[in-house]
Amino acid sequence: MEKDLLIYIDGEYYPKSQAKVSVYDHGLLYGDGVFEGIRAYNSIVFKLKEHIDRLYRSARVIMLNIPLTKEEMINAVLATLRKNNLRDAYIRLVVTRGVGDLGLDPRKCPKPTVIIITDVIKLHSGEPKEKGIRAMIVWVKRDPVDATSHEVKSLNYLNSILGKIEANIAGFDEAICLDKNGHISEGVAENLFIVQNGKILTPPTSTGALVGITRDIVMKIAEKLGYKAIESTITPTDLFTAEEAFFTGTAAEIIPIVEVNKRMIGDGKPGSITRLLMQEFEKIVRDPKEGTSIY
Ligand code: PXG
Repeated sequence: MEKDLLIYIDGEYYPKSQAKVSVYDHGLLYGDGVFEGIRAYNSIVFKLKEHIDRLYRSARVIMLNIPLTKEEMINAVLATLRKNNLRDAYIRLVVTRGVGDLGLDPRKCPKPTVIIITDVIKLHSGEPKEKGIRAMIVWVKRDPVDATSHEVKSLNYLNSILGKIEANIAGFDEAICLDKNGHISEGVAENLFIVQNGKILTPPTSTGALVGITRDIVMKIAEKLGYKAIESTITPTDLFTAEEAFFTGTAAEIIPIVEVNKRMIGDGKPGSITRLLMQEFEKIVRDPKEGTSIY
C-alpha cells in the first residue's frame, strides 16, 4: 500500500488523504498564487535557495506577502521532507492568495495559504532521455510578458495546458510554444535550447519564457565545457535546421528533442553536445555543494 504522506498546510501536517484547502481559496477560484517545483536527490535538495528566491520574486510581482521568511520556508521544506523520511523527492511549494469571498478582490483574502507537498519522484523510463522525444510547435501562443507571463511562476497554467492538449491529441510527446512574434519561447514546463554552428542558444525571457533554474545551470555547464551559451531569438526555421535541440526543467532535467513537427533534428538522434551536458548535469545534481542537505 502506498504510504500516506504528510502534507504541510499553514504550519500543520495532514495525511495526504486529508490535506485539503477551502473551495473559497483564491488559488482555486482564480489561479491567484505562485508555486515552485523542486527536486531532492540523495538527501540534497537541489538548488533549494534558488527556488525559494524565485518563489519570493514571483510573489512580489503579484503583490502576495508570503507569511514566512525565506529561512522559515527553507526550514519548513526540509522538516516536511524529514517527516516523510524522503531522500529522493519531488517537492511542490504552493502559496495562494488564501481564502476570500466569491469576488476576485485580493483584499478580501487576509491570509495566504502555504502548502508544501513532498512526494516520491515518479521516474520516467529511460527511453525519452536515451532516444529523445518528438515535439510539436502548437498554435497556442505563450502569454506575453505584459500579462500572465510565465516569467512569473503563477498558478495560471492554462496557457501551458492548452499547448499540452494540442501536442497530446496530435500524438506528439511534448509541445513547443511560440511568442506573439512567432519566435520560439519554450515548452509547456521546460525551457528550450538549440545548438547552432556549435553555439548553444536559448530564447530570451522577453518571449514569455520562465527564467528556468535548470536553464541557468545548463548555460553555466556549457560555458564551463568551453561552449558559448547565449540568449538569442530563435525562429521555427532555426529550430528545424538546428544541429541539436533539447528541453530543460526540474522534472525533465535535460531531454533531447529529435523531431519537431515531423522534421528530423540533426541526424534524428540525441546530439553529442546534448549528451555531454546531460552527463555533467547528472554529476551536479548529486553534488552536496549545489543544494541543501535534508538531514
Ligand atoms: N518553463 C515553464 C513554463 C515551467 O513551468 C520551466 C520552464 C523549467 O524551469 P526549472 O526552473 O524547473 O528549470 C518550468 C518548470 C511539473 C513541473 O510538475 C513543472 C515545472 C517544474 C517542475 C515540475 O510539470 N515547471
